[in-house]
Amino acid sequence: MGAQYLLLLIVGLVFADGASLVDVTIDEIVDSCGPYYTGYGPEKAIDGDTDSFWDSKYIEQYYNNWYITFKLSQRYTVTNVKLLNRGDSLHDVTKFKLEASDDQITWHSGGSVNDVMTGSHVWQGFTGFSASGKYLRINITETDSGIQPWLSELSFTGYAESLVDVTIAEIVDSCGPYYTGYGPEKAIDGDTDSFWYPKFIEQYYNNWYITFKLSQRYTVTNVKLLNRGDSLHDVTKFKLEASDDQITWRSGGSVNDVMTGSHVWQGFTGFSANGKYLRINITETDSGHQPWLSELSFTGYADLSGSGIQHGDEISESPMKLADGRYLSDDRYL
Ligand SMILES: [Ca+2]
Ligand SMILES: [Ca+2]
Repeated sequence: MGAQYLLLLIVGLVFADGASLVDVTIDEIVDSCGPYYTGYGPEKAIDGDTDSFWDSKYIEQYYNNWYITFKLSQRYTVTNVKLLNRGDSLHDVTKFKLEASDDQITWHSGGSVNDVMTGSHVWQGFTGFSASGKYLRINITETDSGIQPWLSELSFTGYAESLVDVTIAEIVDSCGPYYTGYGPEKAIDGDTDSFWYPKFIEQYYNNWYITFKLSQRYTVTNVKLLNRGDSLHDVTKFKLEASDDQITWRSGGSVNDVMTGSHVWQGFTGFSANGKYLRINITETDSGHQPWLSELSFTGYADLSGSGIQHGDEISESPMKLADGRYLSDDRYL
């Protein structure tokens, strides 16, 4: 075992610290790629019966996009997959990928496998995935003959995720100058009397933003916002965007009905803004003048999926297999 291998294992352990692998509980199947033969629905892939299997129909050979979407009992980061092929050497899965989402609109890649064994009705385990979300999709991207899969069983393990306060490392940008003593930091200083007051921007600019660097990657799901409440400079609409490089920005949701004329906290849920950088963009105020934004705070889920380091599996002397089929102990890849 090389030093680099040890280091990776240690890093994996550190990231997994405080959390332990658990069985992922599925609430329900919310979608699959199409119709199926009677008695062979997608639920047969998770019924615990190794004889029953999913058999979709009316899909052409080499479709390579046979999927099942699961709603999980809560948010997880799924790291491990167990899969049981039927083993007939015709309908056996050879390749699949995992994707995860918090809203079933934006899907994040969670890893893939290209070397599932065929012709065998034995459980196969795959590790090294990082699929974080409330929804999980397995997409079978190849079978041995190109015809639809007969999938006997599937199960997932991973880490249960819980909502945490999002920690902001620093403000890296905002839409322009501001009045002295009214910088964008006033929107996150914990003081409900201080506020952000940008200046020199025309009425109806509707693009007043602050960009935050977060302490780590998060999926931000909830926003709390405190308007000044003067009925002139109050936020009425805003959107969230997230990025990992401040170049490519992804939509994270928007709100069009912020209450005005009131200096009380308002909470908004249902966002899915995933990244290391977070931007709030105020797209409307009640008078069209620049916002006076008293306070902001965010909650969400800590996310390691873009860190370049996968969740660690349990320490083992045997090679750790990554989602792309590589082994951590293979020096060619270190
Ligand atoms: Ca089954
Ligand atoms: Ca403040």
